[in-house]
Amino acid sequence: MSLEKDLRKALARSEFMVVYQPKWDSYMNVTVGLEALLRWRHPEHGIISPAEFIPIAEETGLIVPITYWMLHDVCSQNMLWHKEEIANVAVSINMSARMFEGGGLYDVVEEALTRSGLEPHFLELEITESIAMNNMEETVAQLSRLRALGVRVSLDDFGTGFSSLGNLDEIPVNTLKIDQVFIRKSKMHSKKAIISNIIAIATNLNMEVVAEGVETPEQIELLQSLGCRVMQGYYYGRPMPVHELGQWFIANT
Ligand code: G
Ligand code: G
Ligand code: MN
Ligand code: NA
Repeated sequence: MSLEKDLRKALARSEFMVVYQPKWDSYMNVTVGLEALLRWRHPEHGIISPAEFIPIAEETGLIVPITYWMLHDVCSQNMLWHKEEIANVAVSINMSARMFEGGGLYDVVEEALTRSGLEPHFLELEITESIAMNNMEETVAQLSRLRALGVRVSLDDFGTGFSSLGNLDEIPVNTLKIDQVFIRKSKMHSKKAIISNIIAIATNLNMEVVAEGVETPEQIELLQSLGCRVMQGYYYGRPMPVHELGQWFIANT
């Protein structure tokens, strides 16, 4: 309960920070993207995991102003990396279902891009299957406008959302992100079969694919043998604060 009270003040008190996890092209051995993840530096409790506070932020609706702040912060930061020739990659931001209620998202995205000067294709929105499926018409309409602007869209945690595959071709998506549960259990024949088929679906629908939660060389070898080249996970890099990324890019581009 007090977390909720503190969460209401956290934006004004600048207690949020963004960390970034690399997406890695395992053939070229270069960073091809970053996922922005939120961290809350609570004045008394220290760093609080998003797993703890995102649900509260979603229930209270605070996720909307927080994500708007994040859109501006991430676009400016990415523009800075571009200008200083530190990195030239797209950064993705996770979208809660709430972001598609009320229809304000497009204008904020456009404003964040205009103010920062970042080209739209260097911003990506990560949505889950359940977001895309419930209220599909409205969500697809908003995503189509954003895509027309040039912004990229990925389907996060793919394979866990019980989406009807029959609709997948109607959602304007650039990339499927294979959920980490499949990678974690990829020694199992059945999980391997699912991964292989997700890759086939992505390929046949002209989508890119990213494997999440990659932690071991064995997983990398398997994913490569199935034709997946872009990977994200602790093996390559943990989510890092901005001050660590400068060094990281020097070593990893
Ligand atoms: O970063 P970490 O793995 O601890 O994140 C835990 C969960 O919180 C993940 O499901 C992640 O998608 C979610 N999360 C992290 N940052 C954000 C954010 O900025 N917005 C939303 N909606 N979810 C986030
Ligand atoms: O739901 P979403 O996919 O956005 O959440 C990403 C979450 O997964 C983040 O909290 C991030 O810290 C976590 N994560 C990223 N790579 C790995 C990994 O290799 N192993 C595990 N266990 N978690 C990871
Ligand atoms: Mn994500
Ligand atoms: Na995910």
